[in-house]
Amino acid sequence: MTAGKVAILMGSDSDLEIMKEAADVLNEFQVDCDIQVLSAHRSPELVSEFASKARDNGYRVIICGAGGAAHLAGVVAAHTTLPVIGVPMNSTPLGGFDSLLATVQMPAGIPVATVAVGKPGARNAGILAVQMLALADAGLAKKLSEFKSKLTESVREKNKKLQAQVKSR
Ligand code: RP5
Repeated sequence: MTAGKVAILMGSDSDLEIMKEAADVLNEFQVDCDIQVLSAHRSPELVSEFASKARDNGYRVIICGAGGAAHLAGVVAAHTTLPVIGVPMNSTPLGGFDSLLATVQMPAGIPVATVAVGKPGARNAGILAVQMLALADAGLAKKLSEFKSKLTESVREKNKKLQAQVKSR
């Protein structure tokens, strides 16, 4: 496991299916993480307490997923100098457009690195957290290079299959 750990917070347990993607990536890279339900609206004191103490408690990056009036990432960012990554949920009546705007439209001074809506965003949040930790961890940086090479290889394979199908027509 790496030195810094990552917190994954979500506004409700109904966000778990999506936010699990972030945890899966961190586990793949053997980065220490924990996952918790904390709501900016329903448990504001718990959020401010967690965020204020996060650095002292060994966290290095905080990933926040929330839907609708998705203020969790912004409120966490207001209480910490750690990097905060926001994942807008798509499980809302407005299909996540509401979550996206609520997460991304932060006022100057309090950044939230907002990723794509839903599962791809949650996966990218995990990868981005690994990239942040890899700034000070050569082993992790090497794993990221290997990860990128595998992505390239998977595209080569897909293209090879496609060309074979096209030729056999
Ligand atoms: C947000 O409200 C949560 O992040 C969740 O995406 C959404 C709905 O929450 P539940 O009503 O399912 O608890 O705060």
